[in-house]
Amino acid sequence: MALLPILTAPDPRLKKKSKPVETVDDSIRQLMADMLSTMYAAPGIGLAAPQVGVLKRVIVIDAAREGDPSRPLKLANPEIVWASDDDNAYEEGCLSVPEHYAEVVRPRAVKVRYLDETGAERLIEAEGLLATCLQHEIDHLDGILFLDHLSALKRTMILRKLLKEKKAAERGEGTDTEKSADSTQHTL
Ligand code: K1U
Ligand code: ZN
Repeated sequence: MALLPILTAPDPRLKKKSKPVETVDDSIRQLMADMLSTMYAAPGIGLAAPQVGVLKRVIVIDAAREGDPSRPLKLANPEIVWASDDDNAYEEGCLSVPEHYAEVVRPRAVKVRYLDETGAERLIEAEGLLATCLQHEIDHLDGILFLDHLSALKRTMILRKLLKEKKAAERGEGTDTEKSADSTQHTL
């Protein structure tokens, strides 16, 4: 089990389109296992391969409610084959956009076709948080961040802040955000 470093925005690799998995082999199974460990350690409820610098169409998710048994999902080449007409708004976060949260509107329910870790084709029907998470992670495979669903103004504000924090970290400095005790979580 390896914990993989998670890329943060703005990083050009997060804006690239990932390539389909040709065969679900041991290297893909190892990637899925390492991504799950990384996701649980973060902690998060989903993770897409480009977030760990691997431009392959692989995602992992565990959107089980607190107190329920864990339900790890490992998906290669996930594809939305149906989406509901009605929408759901959810306050989303992203491990690649740390400490920023914003409401995103997406279809309430989806059906997703994918290959499981044995390479078998499967279909998952999801609604609520799992549907939101599937759509968020599949967006990552197409170089789309939840920020891209927000207004240009909100997106620019968050990206500027992240860039400022990155540059300060590179210089070994703290940022205004780190120095302020009450501003570790930003909701737009
Ligand atoms: O893709 C990612 O960066 C992971 C992201 C998934 C996600 C969250 C919310 C809505 C849609 C997709 C996260 O896991 S952010 C962290 C998070 O939501 C969380 C962390 C700890 C406990 C519960 C949730
Ligand atoms: Zn994300």
